[in-house]
Amino acid sequence: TETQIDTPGLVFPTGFVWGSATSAYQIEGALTADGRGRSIWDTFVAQPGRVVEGDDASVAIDHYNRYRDDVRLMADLGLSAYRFSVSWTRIQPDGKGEVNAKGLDFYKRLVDELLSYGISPWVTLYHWDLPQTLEDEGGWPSRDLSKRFADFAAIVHGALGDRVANWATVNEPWCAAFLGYSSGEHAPGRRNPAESIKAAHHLNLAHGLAVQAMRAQRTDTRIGGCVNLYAISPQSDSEADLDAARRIDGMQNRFFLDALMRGSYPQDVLDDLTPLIAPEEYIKDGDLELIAAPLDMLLINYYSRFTVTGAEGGPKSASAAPTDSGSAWPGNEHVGFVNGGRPVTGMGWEVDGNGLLEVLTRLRDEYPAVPLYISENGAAYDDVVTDDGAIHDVERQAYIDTHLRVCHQAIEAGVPLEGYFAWSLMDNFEWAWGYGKRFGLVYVDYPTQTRILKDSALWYAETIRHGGLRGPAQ
Ligand code: PNW
Repeated sequence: TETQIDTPGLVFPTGFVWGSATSAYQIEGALTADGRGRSIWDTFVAQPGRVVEGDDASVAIDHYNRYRDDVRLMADLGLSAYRFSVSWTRIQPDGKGEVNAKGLDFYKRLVDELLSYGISPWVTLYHWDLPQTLEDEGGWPSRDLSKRFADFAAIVHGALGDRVANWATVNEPWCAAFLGYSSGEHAPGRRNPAESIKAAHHLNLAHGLAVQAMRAQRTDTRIGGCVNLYAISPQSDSEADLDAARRIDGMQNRFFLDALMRGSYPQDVLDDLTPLIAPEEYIKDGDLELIAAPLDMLLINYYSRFTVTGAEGGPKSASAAPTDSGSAWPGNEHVGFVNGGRPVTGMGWEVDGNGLLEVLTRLRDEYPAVPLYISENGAAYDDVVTDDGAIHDVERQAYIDTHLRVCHQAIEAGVPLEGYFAWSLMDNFEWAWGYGKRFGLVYVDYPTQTRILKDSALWYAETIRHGGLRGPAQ
């Protein structure tokens, strides 16, 4: 037999966090169990034309009932951490007041189960499932909501802070604000660019107020914000294309990073937005100090790069849904998103590991130093179960391999990157795309709820066992 030469691998630092992530609405199902209240996603999915095939999340992957089996699966994979979100309407069915003990109990049981296997729970407090009652009172464009969120954060942190060390406030405020209130691709499906800017600010404020409330309870937990960052390229070095890149970078990255990490909004972005809404209409004295409360870490979701043009004619959005929608780029509706010539995933998102390196080195060079985590990274592909019952998802494995190699390179270049969470642990309800897009390391056969480890899961488990990557790049 041939001798295999084991290429010296890329070993990650001891203590590097090997994780995987999910979110409540995408996996739990059991939407009326134990007193859960209605969220904006329940309302949204019930409206015709919002979700592909009219899929809904009433069962999803039944994690609410199957969490013990799912945690055992995580243990089999050797995960050191599991990032999940807490459903606000399980805890406070109307978004305020009395705590629903049964709802909170579910997360206590989940946390205890994780801890019994030595898996660190990483809690995200808001992954888009806003209580419908609070949307009816104005939703994120309403300033009061930030305070309601801080109350909710304190309830969960107060109850689980003794057992959960790592906390994220708001998952991807960009998506919650602009897909929810400008393009309307996500719940609540409103299309009002000016209101979406208020929403973005109030999501930042909600983050800041939550940090303040949680810190007042205890100081031994670690708290981070969670942003989705993109690498951005102009299509050419024409003035129009450079301006388009500045604008999209401003809305996607700097509007959130500068607020959280520097306590200011980028002036060029505020200027671009002024025709829609004047800054004084939504930014009040003291807001930015609150928003920039010191963080223990920053969580970064990275998927792709945008190539943009300011010239007329390009498609108008990097779309989150195939459904009819407005622009997710308030004040920048003229910007076109063009094909950058890279291979794409099943979402049509371009695969670009170098973009992650750009994002990480920028954080190293331009922002205050805090420990960084990739809290989501992964890819949807059309998975096929072969006759032997396996899923040979070579493209997903290659995608993760590529991005992990970049993580290693970034660490060597002095980026304080301390962990990686693959999105997602299991196939699940992919928002406006329904069940048609599979991001999981684990395949879910929806009719039977059977879980099958894809090849990428077996390979990720091997990577974790090894503390890094073996063999050549894929
Ligand atoms: C993120 N976009 O969503 C979310 O945090 C996850 O819940 C989701 O399943 C995952 O990425 C994959 O989509 C995004 O259009 C949705 O730019 C849309 C966009 C970005 C992130």
